[in-house]
Amino acid sequence: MQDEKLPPPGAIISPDTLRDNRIPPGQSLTVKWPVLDAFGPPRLNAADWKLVIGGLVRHPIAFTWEEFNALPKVKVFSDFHCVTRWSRLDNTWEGVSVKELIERAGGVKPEARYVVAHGYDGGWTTNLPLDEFLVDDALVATHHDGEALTLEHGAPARLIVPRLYAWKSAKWLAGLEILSEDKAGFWERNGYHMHGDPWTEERFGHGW
Ligand SMILES: Nc1nc2c(c(=O)[nH]1)N[C@H]1C(S)=C(S)[C@@H](COP(=O)(O)O)O[C@H]1N2
Ligand SMILES: [Mo]
Repeated sequence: MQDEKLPPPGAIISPDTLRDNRIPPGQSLTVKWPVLDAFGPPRLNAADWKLVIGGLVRHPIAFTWEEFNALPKVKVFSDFHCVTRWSRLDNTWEGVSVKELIERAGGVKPEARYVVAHGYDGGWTTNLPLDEFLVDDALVATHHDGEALTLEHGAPARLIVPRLYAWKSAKWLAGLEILSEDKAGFWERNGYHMHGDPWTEERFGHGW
């Protein structure tokens, strides 16, 4: 029996945390939080940081660190599944919901279907369907389990999309680009799945 943590009051509950079996096929539980990335952390300073919401939104917008932090915050309680086969349960993330950010950009245009998330680490990218991105439990997080994110885990702000494998949750987030056609990101160009549902083990292959 694992020692389950309870969601904090007021948190948005990720639907997968309500399953009887919370560990997807082929995954094992970890209580530690491993660090995984392709190139390591970028050098960033708060004065240069910005978050761009662009592509197929009505009013493309860029937030400075100060502007981003003035936005309303949410907490999300969710599980985190890495394609290298570890799953970390009961994470509380705090930050700005993706829906809020897209609303500030005037909403998506009718032809919008996909998203590419851009990292500050050398143009690292990942792609995902808009339907799984624009949901209540997806956010741009600055805190994890009550503490500011460390640099290795994506500080100052990272994307968290609980319904897909963790590689879709871009660390050191620089921008969100809304598109009408799917466009493979860094790992996707290297054979990882365009969608990445952990429950059906969409690890590799493009699904087309
Ligand atoms: N910008 C960026 N985001 C990234 C990565 C990366 O290399 N660069 N790696 C991804 C992968 S493969 C995983 S499993 C998770 C790991 O997050 P963690 O290091 O906080 O556990 O971040 C994802 N986000
Ligand atoms: Mo990963």
